[in-house]
Amino acid sequence: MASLTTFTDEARIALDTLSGRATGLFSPSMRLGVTGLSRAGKTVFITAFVHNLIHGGRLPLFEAQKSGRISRAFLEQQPDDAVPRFQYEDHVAALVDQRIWPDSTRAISELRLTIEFESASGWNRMFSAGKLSVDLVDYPGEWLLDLPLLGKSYDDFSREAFELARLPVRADLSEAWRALAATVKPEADADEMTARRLAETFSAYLKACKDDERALSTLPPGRFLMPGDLEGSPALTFAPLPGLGQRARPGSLHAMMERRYEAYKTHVVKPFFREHIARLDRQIVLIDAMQALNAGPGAIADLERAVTEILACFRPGRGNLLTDLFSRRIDRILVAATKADHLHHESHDRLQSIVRRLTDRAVARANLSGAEVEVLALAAVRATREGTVKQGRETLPVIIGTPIEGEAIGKERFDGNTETAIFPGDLPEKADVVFQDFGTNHRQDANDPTIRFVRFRPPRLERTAEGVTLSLPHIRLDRALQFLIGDHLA
Ligand SMILES: Nc1nc2c(ncn2[C@@H]2O[C@H](COP(=O)(O)OP(=O)(O)OP(=O)(O)O)[C@@H](O)[C@H]2O)c(=O)[nH]1
Ligand SMILES: [Mg+2]
Repeated sequence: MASLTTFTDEARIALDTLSGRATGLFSPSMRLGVTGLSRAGKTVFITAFVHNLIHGGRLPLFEAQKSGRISRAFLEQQPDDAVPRFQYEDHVAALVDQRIWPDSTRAISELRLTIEFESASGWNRMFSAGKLSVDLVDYPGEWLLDLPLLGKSYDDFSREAFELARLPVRADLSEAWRALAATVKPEADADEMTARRLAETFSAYLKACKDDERALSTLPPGRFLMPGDLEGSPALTFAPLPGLGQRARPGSLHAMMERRYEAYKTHVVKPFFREHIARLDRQIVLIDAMQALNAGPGAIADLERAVTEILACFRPGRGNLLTDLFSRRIDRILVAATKADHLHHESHDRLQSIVRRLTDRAVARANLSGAEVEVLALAAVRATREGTVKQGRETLPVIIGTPIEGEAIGKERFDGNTETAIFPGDLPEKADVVFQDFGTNHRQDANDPTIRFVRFRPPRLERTAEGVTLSLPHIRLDRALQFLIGDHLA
């Protein structure tokens, strides 16, 4: 009898599902996490992702689109009313009409894209047209830096902060903060002014690390860089203290800092990850290796550290302090090296290897078992074309684009309007080379950069003879789409 009950239950569920499909009520949704440190390209990626689907962009490797099975892609109301909507139209207008990149994201936002398609399988086609809703979440990349803090005590956080601050690539920037911290006694009575001065100098140091020239990545706590609605809040008035080891005496500065750090985790960090990141089904991790390569081995090592710590937090299973936060299991992760349009295509595979090497250990350590991981070099929006330039007898592969006003190579400064051909240089054939620190603390010799990195304006969009604007150009965005949502459109 028992087996009969099971059978009828299963049959009922199956029937419910089928009738749901038939009446069109069955509309599966997928929550796609677009993860990445600040300036990695999340906002641009989401905009290009949606734009290419809505406008039927050129996506030869995205099977559903190529075979003409997508009948419609459109924006729908998002599921969470309490979260602001991702300002898709504004971002498109900026990219396409003004040819400027979006500003740094200051708060969380969300967007739902629904795709109507014809299933490739005859069986599914019998019941209804297919429909998939993809929920995309955008947030300031700095906040991601807080995820690893959830597993760290205040004393761990303090110790690591001082260790990092003493590294050659950071020592000069952290000097003022370390000097101030050296004058403070953690066991002394708590004092608000001392806490404030420490928090201010500590966050000034973190901000300096983020500047282009250093391009460092491991800079928690994230809200010190991008406070969002916590600007000026006491929740951010804490900083690491030196020489800890003993339990904090009640009433001491140590105890006060520790309490605030724990409050930051409980009231700021946890809710953000629980509500937005823990419910992901799939994830794309965007990594801007170009900026770090440009800044030197110190920046690369720092990027690797940040990515490893963050990916480790997504590790499933016991022993992971964060597991209780995650309600779903992520089954696919795409690690994408962004801004590949800064390089000639001959170097794309090399960029991919560098990012693979950078995440290898992270992925192995994170033991993301069950999740399929792929690595790809892409450009969500391709700002350059390729060409060749003759120099003497040599023919050099170049990229052609409009550098942003104020960008410079050597003595040459760009005006933001002139198209320029740039020889971007080659990435080393062996990925290992960029991970070797030869003792230089930061930037390589400015006269001898491995790659020449300038920011380009978004591309001028081509129009057809009828005046129709074509979709945003990209590099390998179609492969990313195929990996991330292709199987759901099968
Ligand atoms: N050439 C090129 N530049 C890109 C691309 N994607 C991003 N960028 C550049 O990278 C910058 C940052 O991109 P965003 O999408 O704003 O980065 P983000 O991850 O949203 O950054 P936060 O909001 O600060 O966390 C842009 O202003 C562009 O200069 C791309 O596909 N090609
Ligand atoms: Mg953004």
